[in-house]
Parts: sequence; C-alpha cells; structure tokens
Amino acid sequence: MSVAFLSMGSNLGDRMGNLKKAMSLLSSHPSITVLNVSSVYQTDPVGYIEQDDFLNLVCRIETDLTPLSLLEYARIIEQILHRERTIRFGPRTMDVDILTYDQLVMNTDELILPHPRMRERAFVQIPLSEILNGTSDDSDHGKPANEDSSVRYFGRLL
Ligand code: GSY
Repeated sequence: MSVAFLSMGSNLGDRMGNLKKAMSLLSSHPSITVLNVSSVYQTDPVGYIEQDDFLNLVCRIETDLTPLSLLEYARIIEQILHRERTIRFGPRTMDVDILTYDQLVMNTDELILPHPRMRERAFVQIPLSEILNGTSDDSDHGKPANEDSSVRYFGRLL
C-alpha cells in the first residue's frame, strides 16, 4: 500500500457541494481509503487572479493504485464534476492534484512528483500542515490557527 496526499479546489458553482462530491467519489473507489481530510479553506486565487475565491482542502489517502492510475482517477473525478479546461489557471468546478505519492520523485510528461508548486502555495501548505500536525480528525472541530490572510478557515466537509 502507498500513501498519497491530494489537493482539491473549486471556485465555480456549488463549491462546497463540489468538494463533497469529489471526496465521495474518491472514497468510493475500491482501491482508495481516505485517511484524513483537512478543514475547508476559502483562498484567494493564485496565478490568474481575475476569478472568484476558491475553496480548498487537502486529504491523505492509502491506495494500491499506481501514481498514473491515481492521476487517471483524479481526472475522472474532475470530468464527473463537469470541469471544462478553458482558461489555463482559470475558474474550475474541480481541480484534483496529486501532491506526493510515498517518497516518490518522478518527472514525466503526465505527472511530476512531488507537485512542483506545492511548496509555494499557501492554499496547499496550510491544509497540509493541519493534517501533518494531527488536528484534522473528527474530534477537532475548532478553527485552526492560521496567520496567512489569503487562506481563511471556511468549515469542515462533514
Ligand atoms: O492548481 C489548483 C487550481 N488553482 C487554485 C486553487 O485551487 N486555489 C487557489 N487559491 N488558487 C488557485 N489557482 C489555481 S490554478
């Protein structure tokens, strides 16, 4: 079994509903077990800034899918959520990125691991650190401390 971290983001339509559907599709896969889900954060858009705020979360999963099969399933989730690839870095109903897969380092046309921009993105780092610091289980419904005003606690999926 391998452990992977995924990042999800939505800034079109019912953003919370989109994240819920995406997480439900993820956990319904027979080869994926969701181990932790961070809180949901409302985040300023990065890259193409003339668009609405995102809702973002990070989750940790266990899987025996290969990295490329996991990527394929991430793309299927995006398609089911009606993602249309129009403007690069533009608005989207759902974005699912693989951040890490075990300690694997790879650089192919299809997939780069670890995700090349994960360290510079507060919308990834803050929910990720919430999971790594062990404050994202069901017993913690408190608002996590966070100094970065571009990433604001929004709530929890459940
Ligand atoms: O790469 C993920 C899609 N994306 C996001 C995002 O999920 N959140 C924020 N805040 N900005 C973003 N820019 C892009 S592209």
